[in-house]
Amino acid sequence: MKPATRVFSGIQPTGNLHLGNYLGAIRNWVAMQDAHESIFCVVDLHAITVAQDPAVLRRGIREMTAALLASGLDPARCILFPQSAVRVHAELAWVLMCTARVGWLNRMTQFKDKAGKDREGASVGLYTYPVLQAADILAYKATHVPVGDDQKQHLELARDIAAKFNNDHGVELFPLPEPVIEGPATRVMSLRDGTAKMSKSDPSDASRINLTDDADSIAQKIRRAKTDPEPLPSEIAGLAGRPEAANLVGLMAALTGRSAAQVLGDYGGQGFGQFKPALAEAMVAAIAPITARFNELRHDDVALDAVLAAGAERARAIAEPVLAEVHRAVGFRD
Ligand code: AQP
Repeated sequence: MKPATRVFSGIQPTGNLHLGNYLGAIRNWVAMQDAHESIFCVVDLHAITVAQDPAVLRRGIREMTAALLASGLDPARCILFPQSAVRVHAELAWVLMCTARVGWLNRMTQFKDKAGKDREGASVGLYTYPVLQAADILAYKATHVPVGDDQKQHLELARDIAAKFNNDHGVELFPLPEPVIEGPATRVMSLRDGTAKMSKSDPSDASRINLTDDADSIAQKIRRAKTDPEPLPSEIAGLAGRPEAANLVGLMAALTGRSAAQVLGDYGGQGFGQFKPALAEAMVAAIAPITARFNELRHDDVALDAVLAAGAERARAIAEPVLAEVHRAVGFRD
């Protein structure tokens, strides 16, 4: 029987998949693909909201596809495709831009963070990024969207857009998508700064663990990860005001399937000199099989392109009738 829920989520093909993407989102995608009809998208339209080298982007789309397959997405159990191959995303985004309000977009913190001081020089696409994200989700009438904590505000906007569209046009066309922000690592922080999120675009490679990093570089990055001089506390309350320590404990918990309290039960009172090698070992154990599969898949362009083309065809079959409904609702056709 077809499940009544439909999952949609996406990831930009810009740079390597990192531990934040994996623990915050991708691991949940893999877990959801059996219980739900699942649609996952390599969001190349979103990638060009900032400057991209075309050859690097082309490679990035294939490499991200390989990384997702290596992480456990299975094209027999989910739909995996590149956003630009399904024109509905861009077309629906236009309609939804006429639904979304300027005031709503002005409140989006990711735009403020990414545009930085040069807001006037940012692309219009970077500003309207969350509307395209809403179109991605609503084109499939997705009910659940598994994402990291940083996407919470964009998901609320997608719900507001869906509700206003339905209300403006007197239809029940779009379900209100539920964010699924779950697990012990919904916000993985930089290894260099416990107050900034781990990110592909951080210029310092030492700030993140890439899923392509080998055991030596993982051990080195963890050894050099910023910490404080105190030993680990025995209770969660002792992590207050210690963002780097809290991040490393959270990573250990997520990687070993324990709670942070259990991790502190095991390591409380120990210094980072003892904790860090154990953390690096847990990281290598989780990442090494993914890296090995990724290295097998990454150069087989023919196979990767075939997965994406087949996924795009299945995605179009769902999204095109939804766009037709939207066209009827706004009055483009009978
Ligand atoms: N640090 C993180 N902790 C938990 N989840 C995270 N995600 C990203 N960073 C973390 C989640 O990964 C999914 C895909 O991310 P994306 O590439 O579409 O979005 P992003 O926020 O642009 O990712 P990055 O790494 O931060 O890239 P840049 O640096 O280019 O902005 C999303 O579900 C996201 O929540």
